[in-house]
Amino acid sequence: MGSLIPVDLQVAEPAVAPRGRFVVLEGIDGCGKTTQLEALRTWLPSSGLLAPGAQLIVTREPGGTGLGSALRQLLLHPPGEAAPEPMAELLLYAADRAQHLEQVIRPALAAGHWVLSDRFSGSTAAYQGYGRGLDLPTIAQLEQLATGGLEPDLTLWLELPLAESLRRRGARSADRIEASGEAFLQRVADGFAALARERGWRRVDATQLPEQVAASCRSQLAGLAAGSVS
Ligand code: T5A
Repeated sequence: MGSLIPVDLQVAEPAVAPRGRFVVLEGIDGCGKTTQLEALRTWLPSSGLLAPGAQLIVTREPGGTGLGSALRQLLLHPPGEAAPEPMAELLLYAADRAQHLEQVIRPALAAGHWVLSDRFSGSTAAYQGYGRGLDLPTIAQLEQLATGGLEPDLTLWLELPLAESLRRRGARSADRIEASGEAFLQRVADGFAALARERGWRRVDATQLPEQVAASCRSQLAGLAAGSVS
């Protein structure tokens, strides 16, 4: 039986842009995220993976918004006596994320764009949870508040031994988090390994040459676009 609604009253569905893709790079300091983000920034727009008209938004945490830039400065390079205590640090990262979600990530995904972020909520679990020893269930509740439950479509975990990351960072001056000591950073590294197992992150061997790491990242993204990454 045909439609009972006269043809001239049938309302066409509004054209809704397909939701974009949200991809996150995680890992310990100096694991090569920035290097790979720059490679993907060049490759992705001409890869054929983005839908026609979709753009690539490259962003980061902390610091993906105006407020986030100010928070990043306070978190990583606080002046004088302004260094936050662990709970305040956790809340500042959550504030950065809430702002980032509202101003950058959600609008971009709703418009069908791809978002590529240097770090997201996995970093909070790794650094403030495993590293600082704050309560993981509390962190999960805060994550829910800050993100409204939005999760990345794909998280690439660039796995690198701590000793190699320290070697690569060399004489570069450490920010406040990096200066928290090797035992702290090892707990963070172990935390990333645990989170990758729990959350189904895709592991990328970051000890390889930069071009090999880039090829691994590209193949994971191709899998995401083809629907083979859930
Ligand atoms: N944080 C963040 C929290 O504590 N909680 C949170 O919730 C969040 C979101 C953010 C800090 O905040 C903390 C974590 C961080 O400590 P950041 O800007 O993300 O700061 O800091 P880093 O991760 O430390 O960023 P870096 O720029 O230092 O490291 P990258 O981006 O991982 O590494 P990259 O690409 O700069 O490479 C480092 C060096 O290695 C070389 C590069 O040329 C460079 O010299 N390199 C390689 N060398 C050999 N082989 C390869 N494959 C290489 N790839 C890169």
